[in-house]
Amino acid sequence: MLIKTNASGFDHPFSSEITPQAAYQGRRDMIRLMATGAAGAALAGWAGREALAQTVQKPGKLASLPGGKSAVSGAVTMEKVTDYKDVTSYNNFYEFGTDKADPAKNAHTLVTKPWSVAIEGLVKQPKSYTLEDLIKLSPQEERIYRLRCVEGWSMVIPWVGYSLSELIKKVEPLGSAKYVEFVTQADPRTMPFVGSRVLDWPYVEALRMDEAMHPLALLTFGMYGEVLPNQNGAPVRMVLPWKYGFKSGKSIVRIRFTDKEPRTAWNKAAAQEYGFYSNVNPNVDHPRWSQATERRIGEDGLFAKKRKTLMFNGYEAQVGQLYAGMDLKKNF
Ligand SMILES: Nc1nc2c(c(=O)[nH]1)N[C@H]1C(S)=C(S)[C@@H](COP(=O)(O)O)O[C@H]1N2
Ligand SMILES: [Mo]
Repeated sequence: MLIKTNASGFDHPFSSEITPQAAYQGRRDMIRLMATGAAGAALAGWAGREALAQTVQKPGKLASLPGGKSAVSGAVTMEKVTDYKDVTSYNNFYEFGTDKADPAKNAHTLVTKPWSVAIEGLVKQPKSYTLEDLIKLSPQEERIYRLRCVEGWSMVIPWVGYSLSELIKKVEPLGSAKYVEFVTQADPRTMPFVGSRVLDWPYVEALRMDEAMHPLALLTFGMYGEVLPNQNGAPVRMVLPWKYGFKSGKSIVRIRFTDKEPRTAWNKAAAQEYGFYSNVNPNVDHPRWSQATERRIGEDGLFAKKRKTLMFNGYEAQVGQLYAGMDLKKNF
């Protein structure tokens, strides 16, 4: 199935072979494996299936375009998808201003065509991919993931992309590669706040290699069945549903493999507040506020109750293993 993208002139290949039944079967297999003690070996596969449990089965045509509501249905997640209007008008994208309304107002100046992403550093196959080649590298899926900002709000979004691990496997990291760094474009001509002193540009984020290889780490080209709007990080961004929103770098132009833990933009700006891991954790407060609850965007009526923030944003079953034995208060 293809997602038509009128604005940018290319098609997203889209696959949705995974049925909720398959995910259900996977869960049953896991229970059986646990009983026989073979669970460890199956864990990687299990994580993949769990990720896909949140894959949406598309009944027919995809959403029609800008501002329109998504035609997404049959989602496995029980949560209501946040309205497109909210997801595209309440953003953090400091290259376009620090107010939540700024990116929607200012990001029209971002030039997303042509676009390429350079794969660099400790890999056997360094290469600059055009956006079109990057999109074709692996079939895309639509996955509904929560995104929770460190500031205490969250959204539920149907993202379109594929696991970053597909790209990583293609470029063959060397044994010495321990981290992956994501670098955002920093063009002061098209990004009006690049050059301001809020952050040290370019915006940089990074993951440990095993985090980057986790099937939940999504390289994302679209949402709601459309190409990403500029304010949401067009034309390619990361989505890391178990980490605070700022780990999901937008408008990526470089992916670099390194042997040392990279300094990230927010860690450089305030190391006591933003650690390298930045996993969503209701038990470890930000130094200036609690992380125990969150406000779902679109639910801010008079009687809207705050939601309890979940460990790893609700993805503990899938990613908890990555942090076994680590002190999450120290490694925040
Ligand atoms: N390049 C870049 N990426 C970024 C940011 C940014 O300012 N610049 N903000 C981050 C933060 S703090 C959050 S919460 C998410 C917001 O994504 P959204 O606007 O699509 O909801 O993007 C992240 N990625
Ligand atoms: Mo954020």
